[in-house]
Amino acid sequence: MQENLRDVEQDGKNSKTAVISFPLTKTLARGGEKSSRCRAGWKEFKDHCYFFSTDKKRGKRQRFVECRNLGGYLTQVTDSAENSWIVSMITSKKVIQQNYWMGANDFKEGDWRWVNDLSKVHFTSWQSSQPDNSRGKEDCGHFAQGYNYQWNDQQCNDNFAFICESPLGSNCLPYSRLLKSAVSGK
Ligand SMILES: [Ca+2]
Ligand SMILES: [Ca+2]
Repeated sequence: MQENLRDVEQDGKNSKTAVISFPLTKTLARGGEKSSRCRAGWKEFKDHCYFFSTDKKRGKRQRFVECRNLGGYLTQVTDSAENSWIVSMITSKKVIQQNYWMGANDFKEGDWRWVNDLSKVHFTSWQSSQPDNSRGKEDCGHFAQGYNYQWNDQQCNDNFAFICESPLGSNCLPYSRLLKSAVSGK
């Protein structure tokens, strides 16, 4: 602070307020840049933002719509790095330790797809006995608390929290017509 004041005196006409406040503004802007890459309440990993819900939406349509309303889609886990990061967020208690829905569904039995763009599910982290389509009724994938957050297929209407995802700096893909008909047709 004393150095700044000396600078002001040397610079003559510069106002004290402007010179003294400049370093503060700069610090705030720099700090803000990092956290503003994702919106408040969203976590950043690589070039995506993730929202771990605290509430539990009953019914798959509700969580699809909720993610879309938040500007994202139900999380699409494309590789082991992304999967490990999500699991570490839960196990390190940065978010609530509980079951979380992801965007994997087999509307057509055994044909696992991501609801965001209906692309095939390639990387998987199923628990060794899953997916088992228990009682012929399990068509939605989730991070299973009982399996150390390996994946399990479960009845889609179960009351779990969910994870939304959104790419940094762009909007999510539009809600697909195919998905709409898949959801409403049931
Ligand atoms: Ca199934
Ligand atoms: Ca299952």
